[in-house]
Amino acid sequence: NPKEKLGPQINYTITGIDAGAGIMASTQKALTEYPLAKNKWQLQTSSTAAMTSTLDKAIKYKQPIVITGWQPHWMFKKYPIKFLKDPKNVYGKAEQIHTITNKNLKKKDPGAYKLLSQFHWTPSEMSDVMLQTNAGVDPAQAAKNWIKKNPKRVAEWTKGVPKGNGKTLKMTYVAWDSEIASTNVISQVLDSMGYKTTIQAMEAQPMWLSVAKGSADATVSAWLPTTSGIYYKQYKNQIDDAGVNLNGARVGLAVPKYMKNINSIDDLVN
Ligand code: PBE
Repeated sequence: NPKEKLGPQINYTITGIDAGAGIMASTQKALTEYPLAKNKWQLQTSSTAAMTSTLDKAIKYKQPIVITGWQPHWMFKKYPIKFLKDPKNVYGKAEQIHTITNKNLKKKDPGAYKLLSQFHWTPSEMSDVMLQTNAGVDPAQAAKNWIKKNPKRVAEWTKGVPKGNGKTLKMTYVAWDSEIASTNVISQVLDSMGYKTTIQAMEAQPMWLSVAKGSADATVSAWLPTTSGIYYKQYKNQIDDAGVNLNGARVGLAVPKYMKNINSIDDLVN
């Protein structure tokens, strides 16, 4: 029975990403709730790059693997993988990615705030940019290419927005592929309107802190309600939620589709 053998085959290890990611906190919770930890399971911290390279090898040799997975991300396009059912709803249902600004931005720079609050696109549009960067295109260039191909979308975001006239705007993000894509795209759209945008990558916690404190003006990297929920709760009085920039994100544990008997997190324990 392949189900019984899974744990020992992969050393009871879930291959994770960077420690600050919300998906890691949710997985720690899953370890307790299912209960995986009691059954020897552990979560390995690494990075997105290390995780996807371990996944790449496992798929190549058709070996079992359990990863922390999320969408939108090119891993779901490149590899035959599936989310595990989450009957205890630890990872939440669909997530949205929100645009979060410092409390003062609305007053300080209503034009930039308006543009940021009008920023909205689809998982498939975001994936267009991610697939380019995954293929080796520089993120700024990938964003440029996408903007050039999607003038109608960009016109929606800039509608009614006054010219920036050189006003500066500091954006911060976490270097996840999805946020590298969105941040490069929106900062270039802002620049095309005459703003001078800087983008700075940080870990999740300092990113939220810098937007709350005002050392950064905005981020488009807030996965809510579950994944970044703890940061949102912590800083909600110092920030504005400028709205959802992407619907239909999802977070959970994932395995290759050839692991036919493993369809739910419960199947890891039974
Ligand atoms: N992620 C991708 C992040 C948000 C974006 C799911 C890896 C996380 O905090 O888990």
